[in-house]
Amino acid sequence: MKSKFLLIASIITFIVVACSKIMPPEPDPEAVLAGPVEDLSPQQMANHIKGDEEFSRVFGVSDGLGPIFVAASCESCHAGDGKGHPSTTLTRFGKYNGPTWDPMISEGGPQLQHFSISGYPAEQVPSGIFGMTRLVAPAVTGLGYLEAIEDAAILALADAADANADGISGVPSYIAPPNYFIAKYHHQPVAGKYIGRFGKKAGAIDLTQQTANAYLNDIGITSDFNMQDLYNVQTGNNTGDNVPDPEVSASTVHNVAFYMRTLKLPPRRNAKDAKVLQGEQIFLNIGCGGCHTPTLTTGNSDIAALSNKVIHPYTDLLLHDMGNELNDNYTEGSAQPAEWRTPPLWGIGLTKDSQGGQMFLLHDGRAKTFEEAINYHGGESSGSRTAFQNLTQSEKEALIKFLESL
Ligand code: HEC
Ligand code: HEC
Ligand SMILES: [Ca+2]
Ligand SMILES: [Ca+2]
Ligand SMILES: [Ca+2]
Repeated sequence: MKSKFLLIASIITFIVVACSKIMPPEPDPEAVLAGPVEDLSPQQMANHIKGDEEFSRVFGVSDGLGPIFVAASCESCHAGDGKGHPSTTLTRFGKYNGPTWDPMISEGGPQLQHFSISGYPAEQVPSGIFGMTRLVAPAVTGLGYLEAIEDAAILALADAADANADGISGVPSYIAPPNYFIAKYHHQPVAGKYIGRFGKKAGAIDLTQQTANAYLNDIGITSDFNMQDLYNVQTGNNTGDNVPDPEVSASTVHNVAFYMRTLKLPPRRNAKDAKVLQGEQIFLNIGCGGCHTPTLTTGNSDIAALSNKVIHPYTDLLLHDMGNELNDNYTEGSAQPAEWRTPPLWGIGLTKDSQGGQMFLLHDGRAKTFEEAINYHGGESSGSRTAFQNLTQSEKEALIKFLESL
């Protein structure tokens, strides 16, 4: 992250110009999200740095921004690689055609691009939708480890028929791969589809797909992966931005995906405090770990630093029915409208820092506190919600201290 160097530079300046003033508190390196995983080779580090620069690049009209778009850079939603603010959400909509979900492509769906370059009409939510959701940008650290988990390890956690009768029946999301998709040895396709891992409904199989789609759908930037610009089909405008396609090269997409892949794990804080340890035990006792899986191991990765590592992501990467409480009547892939992929909880304690001093939790940022977030847990998670509500005040505090330490 450039900000780290800026911070160091500004601290040095501060010491030079103001050494007689009171020193600012040391920036806590343990609380910084951005930064590469350890043990990258020099070549890998160079790719990471190139990807970092592209991630913060702000696109202008002459670079191919739009013609319709949501934001002008990756970083404007994924600030500091942490969770984004509700002022930069993605809006998606769709409807049913009989039993079949229709992403309303011919009406500009599934994603709303509500900004446009000058003289060009932006999109509006069309009439006739069944449901709509607003998604807050998730943190992007540690994702390479999630990508390196073997399909078998995810499938081992699935329990579609709830055979163990704990009320929890996670299912994998299955996604048709894009034509450029390259399967890894550990993928286990079913009828030509692969397990989705990224996005709130696990709609993307890997970080290359997620990155290529973000360029097109979020910024209006074509690449070798998606050569056709987005036009406003709602108004029938099909003149583009007059910038030749592709607007970024395949190597740019690969470097940014590599940057996503090699961001370090969110650091833990106060993990050994007595209250935190008590909260960790309560988290497991009341069934939170039934979806927020504490420990997984990665498989072999072509990035040695990610291979065969024991990680603590607090997710099973499976879809769960979260009940009416969290049902926006909107969906993707094989997910049902009330189904969401368990979000990782690593780094969740650092949410305030990247969301401007106030937390906005859950897919649309509706919950301002951990307690509120837990109280929205319905469907398969109602059992653990009830168990949470029955805790004593001091036990609830311990659980929340544990979440804050992640
Ligand atoms: C307008 C805001 C916005 C912009 C711009 C944006 N993102 Fe995102 N990003 C999101 C949201 C919201 C999600 C969740 C999307 C979903 O559920 O499908 C997301 C999801 C992701 C994920 C998956 C994370 C996970 O835990 O599953 C990655 C990786 C990602 N974005 C990378 C990028 C990259 C790379 C760019 C730039 C090319 C980018 N994003 C631009 C808002 C944004
Ligand atoms: C049945 C699976 C399941 C169980 C059990 C479960 N969760 Fe969740 N949790 C989820 C899903 C899925 C989401 C995402 C929902 C959304 O975004 O609308 C979530 C979201 C969260 C969030 C917000 C994350 C974010 O990024 O905004 C927190 C915090 C959380 N859970 C904590 C807990 C705690 C604490 C417990 C135990 C009391 C628990 N969860 C039990 C599946 C589960
Ligand atoms: Ca463009
Ligand atoms: Ca659209
Ligand atoms: Ca173009």
